[in-house]
Amino acid sequence: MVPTRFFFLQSGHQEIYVKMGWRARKGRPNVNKVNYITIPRDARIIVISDIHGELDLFKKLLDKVSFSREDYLILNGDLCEKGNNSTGVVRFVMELTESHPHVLVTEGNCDTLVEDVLEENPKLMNYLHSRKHSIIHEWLQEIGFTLTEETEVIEIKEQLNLHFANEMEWLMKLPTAIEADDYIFVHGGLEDREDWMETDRITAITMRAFLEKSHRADKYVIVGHWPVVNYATDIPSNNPIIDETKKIIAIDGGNIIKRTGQLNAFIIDRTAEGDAFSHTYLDHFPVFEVKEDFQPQMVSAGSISFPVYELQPVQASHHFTACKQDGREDILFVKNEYIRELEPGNFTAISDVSCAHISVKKGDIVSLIDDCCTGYDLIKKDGGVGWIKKGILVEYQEKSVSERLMLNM
Ligand SMILES: [Mn+2]
Repeated sequence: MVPTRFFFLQSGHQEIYVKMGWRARKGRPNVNKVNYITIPRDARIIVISDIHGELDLFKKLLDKVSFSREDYLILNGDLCEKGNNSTGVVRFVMELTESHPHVLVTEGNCDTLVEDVLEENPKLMNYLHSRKHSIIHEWLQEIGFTLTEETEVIEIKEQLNLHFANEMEWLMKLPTAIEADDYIFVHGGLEDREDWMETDRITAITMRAFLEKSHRADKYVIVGHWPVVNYATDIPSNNPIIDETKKIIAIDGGNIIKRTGQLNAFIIDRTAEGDAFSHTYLDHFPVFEVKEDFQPQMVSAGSISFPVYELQPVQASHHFTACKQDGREDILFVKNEYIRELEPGNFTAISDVSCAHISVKKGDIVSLIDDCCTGYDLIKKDGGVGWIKKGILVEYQEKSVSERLMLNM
């Protein structure tokens, strides 16, 4: 099978099918696109979403999965914003799409800022004044343009058109969805319609919690955008979730957005026997080795998660406080350091936090998220986040091959 070369400037190429099925947003006729591709039956597909300006982590993740020219790499929206190198990510990905035949990108809601620039949307100024990290800030800084309270959006448009027209054009032309034989890649989700291509474009890139909804496309829909840890019930985890019944795969590891977040690579290995799913991830936390087994004495699961932070403490103890939350039945044991009394009788959690106690074994490799609390450390093990007894972690020394062989003997 001839591999499909995908590049928007070549969209007249006969191997590329452009379907104009998306309801056009007023004045934006050229970006409402679905691109159809054929992926060979023996290919490896790597899907990464929500890089959010984290260039170094993204490059390390590509190394970790040994990304090569043979792979199909789908970047499923939100290259930009929140992290500190959005321009770097966009430039790097633009180069990748030119130098590698099968690198494909969909638009995320954070990648559409250039539309607001080009349309001179005055609301953009509020956004820029309230956001520390934005691709617009980075671009303006690069050309020595200082943003003030008086700056108007039209000045920004003129400056960026002068210096970054290529990048803006590239971002404007990203498709909303990519459809392959067995998969649809879209940043947020699809509406539950007979013809999924009637999904409103803005809904497709901004839909929250798609896993709690449904669709009628006859193939897997792979999305980012909504951190999967928001769906957690038992042990909070940032690993991709596959729902075989709903045919939805959600892969946003909450990189940058969630304190315990990670950048996931969802991997589809296509073989004659069928497609096999796996994943790997990277985050910024320091890595430790467990030096003794730990089995939690108390049963505690669940988590505090955006946007519900209000708590009703039921019973306090030395390390954790049993709490209730409106709208849920279970009792959450919240680490005391994560509870604040805003005013008498009014309690809140200070951030998202796991309430799960997890078991570890001697020799496990874990990452350390918080060691500033009494009695317990908050760790991540295989993507799952929870508390273990304090004092059983030692700094991880990468073992040589011969040491590892000795250990396995
Ligand atoms: Mn998003």
